[in-house]
Amino acid sequence: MIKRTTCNRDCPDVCALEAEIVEGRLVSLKGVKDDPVTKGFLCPRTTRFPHRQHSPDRLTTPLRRIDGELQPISWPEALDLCAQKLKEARDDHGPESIFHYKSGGNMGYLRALIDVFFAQFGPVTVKRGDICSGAGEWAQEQDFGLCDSSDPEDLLNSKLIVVWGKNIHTSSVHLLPIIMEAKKQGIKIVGLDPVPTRTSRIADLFLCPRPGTDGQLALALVSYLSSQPNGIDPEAADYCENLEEFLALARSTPLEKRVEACGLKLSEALEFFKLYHENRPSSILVGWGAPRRANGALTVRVMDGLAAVSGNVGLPGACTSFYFQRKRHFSRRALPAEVEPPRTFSEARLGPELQHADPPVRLAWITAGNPAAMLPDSRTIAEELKKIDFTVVVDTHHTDTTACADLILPTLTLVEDDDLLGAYGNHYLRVSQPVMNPAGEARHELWIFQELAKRVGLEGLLEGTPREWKERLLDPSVDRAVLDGEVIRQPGAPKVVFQNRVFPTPTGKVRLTTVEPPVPQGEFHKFPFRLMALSHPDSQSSQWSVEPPEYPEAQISEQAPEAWRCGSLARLESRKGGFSVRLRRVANLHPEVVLLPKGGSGMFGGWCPNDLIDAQETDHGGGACFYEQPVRLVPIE
Ligand SMILES: Nc1nc2c(c(=O)[nH]1)N[C@H]1C(S)=C(S)[C@@H](COP(=O)(O)OP(=O)(O)OC[C@H]3O[C@@H](n4cnc5c(=O)[nH]c(N)nc54)[C@H](O)[C@@H]3O)O[C@H]1N2
Ligand SMILES: Nc1nc2c(c(=O)[nH]1)N[C@H]1C(S)=C(S)[C@@H](COP(=O)(O)OP(=O)(O)OC[C@H]3O[C@@H](n4cnc5c(=O)[nH]c(N)nc54)[C@H](O)[C@@H]3O)O[C@H]1N2
Ligand code: SF4
Ligand SMILES: [Mo]
Repeated sequence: MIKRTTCNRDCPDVCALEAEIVEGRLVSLKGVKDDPVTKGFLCPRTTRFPHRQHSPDRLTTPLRRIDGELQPISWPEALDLCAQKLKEARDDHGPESIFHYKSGGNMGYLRALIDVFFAQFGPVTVKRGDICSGAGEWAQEQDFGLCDSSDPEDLLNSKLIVVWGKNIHTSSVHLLPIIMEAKKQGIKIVGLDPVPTRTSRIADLFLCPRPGTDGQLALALVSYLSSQPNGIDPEAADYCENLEEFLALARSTPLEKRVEACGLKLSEALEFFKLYHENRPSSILVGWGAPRRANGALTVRVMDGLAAVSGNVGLPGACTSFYFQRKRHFSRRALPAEVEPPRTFSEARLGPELQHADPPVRLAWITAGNPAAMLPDSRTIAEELKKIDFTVVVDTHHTDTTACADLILPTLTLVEDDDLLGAYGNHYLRVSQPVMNPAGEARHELWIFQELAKRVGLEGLLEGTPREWKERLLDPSVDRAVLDGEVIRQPGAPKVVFQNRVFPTPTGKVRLTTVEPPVPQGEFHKFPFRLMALSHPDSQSSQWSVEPPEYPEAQISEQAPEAWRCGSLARLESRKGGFSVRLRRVANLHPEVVLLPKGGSGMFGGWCPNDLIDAQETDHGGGACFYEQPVRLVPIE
């Protein structure tokens, strides 16, 4: 039997899925052919999802840890226990002693109802910032007043597309058909990445700047443009604040010195600058790499500034795209008013925040995330979660975080789920609907919180079926056909963002920055490399669709010592610890970088990049500095 639903994973695309079910088993997942985004193909990680759906790690019943051992318990027992522990923590220690952490394991809007529960029950402690997109979103909100994009198809109106630290082939695969069409039409593609991603093979020009120096490159380009006829848009002053200050900032350091800081040859940088100058309109695809750094938000601000002063904003084919407003049509009209939490913990610094929490956390509730593997300083988080009186984790599978739980509650996978979804890589809205029965006793989280609400004196708070909640949470302006499975473009979403150069800032103009992103300094003495653990085609963060490798592949530059041969083992170490990796030498990788897959498991697999990474926030926006941990490699004979 073939049934359709929508992928709810943390991914820009939000694909339309065709699931083949045979005798109650998921046999295959394919992309719907006649879908405007999916176009008949899926990424490898979801194509291989049937393996994960039926894996032995699947959670099928509530599990309670008693004397260190997990034991199945019934739902009524589990829910009674949760209700009792929640009330005890709140009444004896105050609502701030409860911490609810939610990540993006399921991107459905109905997950907002879990926040509503905790806000009404407490309000309780929640996270602040966003380790994923926080820095980039903050930057674009400062510059443009809103972080949003033109339709991806508008890239075909560009003459040049700059893929600035974005791994399209791995992380945003449904942008590829558009990029390939652009190439066919003769639109120039420039890639800028310290890692030779597959984009390097399709780019007309691919440069490998030193990690974290993109701000220097952008400012050097502004400085170059300011010396060229019409390099700076003659009307820029009409739609930009701080134009002169921004241009002065760009010129405050000689262009050659900036290019040198990027580790690039002047000739190659000038080739890029010339292409950028001569091909307008142009778009920049701002990836997630450059912003996840100590200078990340300021770096995105100068990229935005570059686009603005050169006239590449607010026109067809001229977009600086980082993110899409996926929640534009999410309505709070059926929800109680939002309440301020009594306390917040920085997501990027969750480990130290838990360690030093005053008052301490008595009960932690983890929704759709694996912080004991995916947040920086993950080992500290795991240790702290284990110390907390009562930790509840709701997930579909065993993870490093469920390994820290006192109680594990099983919930639905993407083929069992029922929700409403918006995308952060396009402007479409969709629903997911179950194509299979839940495995074992796995339950929708709406049901879990409805049952809890009854037990803690919040009867009626979340009453309604998933379908009713989808209807309530969807803005009235949206065609209701979406609820029956049609893909609907968000009404009013911009085909061309900030068209006519009107920006939702206080003055209506782009707010150019006047602050220079610092050049990253190195602790090169003992730890000569920077660890970059990036998205891998076969995994969604820590969720692998194939068995993860025993030893992760650590890619190093061909300039590394010759004795470090391909296939040999080495120990990868930061000042926090280390694990074994298998080396692979790669051409054109920046010599400062050790490249690993993100994900991994410190507890089950023996390797987890975040065990080596310090908890550090980006300059603004509460992002995490994932990609600049100093590390070294010690070959194992
Ligand atoms: N297969 C797969 N796809 C995924 C995910 C996954 O886990 N697996 N994760 C999803 C998630 S959570 C997200 S947020 C999105 C985003 O996905 P991510 O994979 O997080 O981000 P990308 O922008 O695609 O990739 C980051 C790129 O930035 C580059 N980079 C790093 N530092 C720098 C720098 O200083 N300068 C420059 N110029 N480049 C740099 C990296 O080499 C890499 O090519 O994709 C999603 N897609
Ligand atoms: N070193 C390094 N670390 C990184 C990154 C990096 O590039 N490098 N990327 C960062 C980024 S961009 C992100 S977004 C984070 C991702 O971090 P997480 O969101 O913690 O990533 P996942 O490992 O995908 O964990 C999601 C969990 O949700 C579960 N899940 C799936 N569906 C549901 C559901 O409906 N309900 C519930 N309760 N659970 C569900 C999944 O089984 C999985 O265990 O990782 C960050 N960590
Ligand atoms: S993870 Fe992304 S690309 Fe893969 S099927 Fe889901 S939405 Fe599509
Ligand atoms: Mo992310």
